[in-house]
Amino acid sequence: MKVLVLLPTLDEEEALPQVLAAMPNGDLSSKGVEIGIMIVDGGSIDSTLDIAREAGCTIVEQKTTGKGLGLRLGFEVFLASDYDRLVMLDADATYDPSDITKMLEKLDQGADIVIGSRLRGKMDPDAMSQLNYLGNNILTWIAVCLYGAEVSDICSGFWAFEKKAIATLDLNSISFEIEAEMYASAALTGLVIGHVPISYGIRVGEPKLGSLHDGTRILRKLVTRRFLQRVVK
Ligand SMILES: Nc1nc2c(ncn2[C@@H]2O[C@H](COP(=O)(O)OP(=O)(O)OP(=O)(O)O)[C@@H](O)[C@H]2O)c(=O)[nH]1
Ligand SMILES: [Mg+2]
Repeated sequence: MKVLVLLPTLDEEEALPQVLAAMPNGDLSSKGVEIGIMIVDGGSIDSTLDIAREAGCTIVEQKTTGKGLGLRLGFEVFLASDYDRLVMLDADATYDPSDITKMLEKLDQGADIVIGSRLRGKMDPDAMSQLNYLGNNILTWIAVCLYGAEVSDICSGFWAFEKKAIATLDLNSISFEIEAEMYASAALTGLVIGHVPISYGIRVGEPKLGSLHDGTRILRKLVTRRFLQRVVK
């Protein structure tokens, strides 16, 4: 089993070394899983790319900044590769790479897509601002009302996928609304979505997300995908 770990990066020189160091290589290889790490970079001007290169990661560079553009580019590269599954997690050291093992176990149990849930998991009390905590809960509640498919953390940045699930997703997000669109597209096409409680810690380095601006984009994406049922920019 070959698993590609996709890390979206934009100026993550402070966090990336600890994310790479925490990859559960030994645990996974004892289970017959071989991992490769791919950085999709949105135009870092710090030493993110040097760190990734030295660690032997595959590097994909975006032409235009935007997490959604970056993940979609990473998905295309994955689909053209010989990897069987993809795991994506933010490169800001908020997620614990050792949770990859239980995300993959959920795929083994039959899920097409697994969403790591911070809101049902173990969250450091200072990891999420009150505004973001409220926003994440409200957006998740709206998502369930609109699509009906179970979800407990719509804005999670830690997901795992079978290859056929990535091939099925129909996405056009530019920015931080991409995770909401991944959920919406999976729910509309009836993919089996699994959920795993995960750890969430304090971010290392500067956040790129603007709570109100990006929260509004996420809400707009949830509503347009539900009622137009096609991709709208
Ligand atoms: N490839 C790529 N990655 C990006 C881009 N913008 C942000 N990222 C990465 O996406 C991940 C999430 O970004 P964050 O700024 O942590 O946003 P967030 O986790 O939603 O919000 P916080 O809770 O404030 O940390 C990080 O690993 C960023 O480096 C981009 O334009 N392209
Ligand atoms: Mg973050």
